[in-house]
Amino acid sequence: LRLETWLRRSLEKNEMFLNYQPQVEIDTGRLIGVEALVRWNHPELGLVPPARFIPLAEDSGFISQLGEWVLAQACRQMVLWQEAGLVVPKIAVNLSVRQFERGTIVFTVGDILRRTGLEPHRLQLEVTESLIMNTGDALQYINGLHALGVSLAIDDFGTGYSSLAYLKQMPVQTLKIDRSFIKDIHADANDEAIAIAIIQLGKSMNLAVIAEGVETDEQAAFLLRHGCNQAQGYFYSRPVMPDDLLQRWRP
Ligand code: G
Ligand code: G
Ligand code: MN
Ligand code: NA
Repeated sequence: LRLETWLRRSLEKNEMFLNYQPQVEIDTGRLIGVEALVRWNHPELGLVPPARFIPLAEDSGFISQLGEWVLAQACRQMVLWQEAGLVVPKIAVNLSVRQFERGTIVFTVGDILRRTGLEPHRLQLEVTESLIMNTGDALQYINGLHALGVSLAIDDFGTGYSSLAYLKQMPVQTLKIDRSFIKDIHADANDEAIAIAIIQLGKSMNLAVIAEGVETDEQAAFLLRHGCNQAQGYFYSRPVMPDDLLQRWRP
């Protein structure tokens, strides 16, 4: 069978699951949120990386269904953690550009929030610069999502191209510095300059800035020194199963 055929059946066969990567306040080590990351456990191929199946899901249109499942599962998990004694302040969920194309994204997100009972302000949606720039009605949808009370983050910030004038109009709360800029932050003067510029941009536009792909103590210290107090990356934790998160962070 073709991978795409398998993919279409993955949800009914319960092969999809979510991992959650902690987002941490650097100076206190406090848990400030998690990012939900989808995983596909294929019966024959084993774990298929999202880099392989997300593009396929996007091309085949399956991403709408998958994206809805991810959103609902992520919101349900927040309620489950809370019932188990861990209040995770917020959950970030990745949205693909294709999920905006049917024009129903605002309704879908609102419906999932109602069904799961998660407070809207605890859901953050991650969009990319290209989604914002290439979707005709992006501003309308983003305003609609904002009106629901969810927050928005720009993922992989700095790798796409976004007009800063456009950014100014968007009700966005968070910039995520792409991990490619963090990787060699000590060795590469350009990466260092870019990271500092994004932190400054965030400050002057009153946006939160979180660094992705933080793998070392030195990277975290650098960020803190330059005014970025939020990070996500292997230095803190890999993406983990819900129970692992509970074990580590429940008070
Ligand atoms: O762990 P990592 O390999 O999870 O993720 C690789 C890529 O897959 C990242 O760019 C991430 O944004 C994307 N991704 C992970 N989960 C989802 C999801 O639920 N929806 C979408 N659209 N992309 C996702
Ligand atoms: O594009 P997005 O930011 O959504 O993708 C998140 C991806 O980054 C996931 O594949 C996740 O597993 C990966 N990731 C998270 N933390 C680290 C890290 O510290 N180092 C590296 N190399 N990858 C990371
Ligand atoms: Mn992301
Ligand atoms: Na990213």
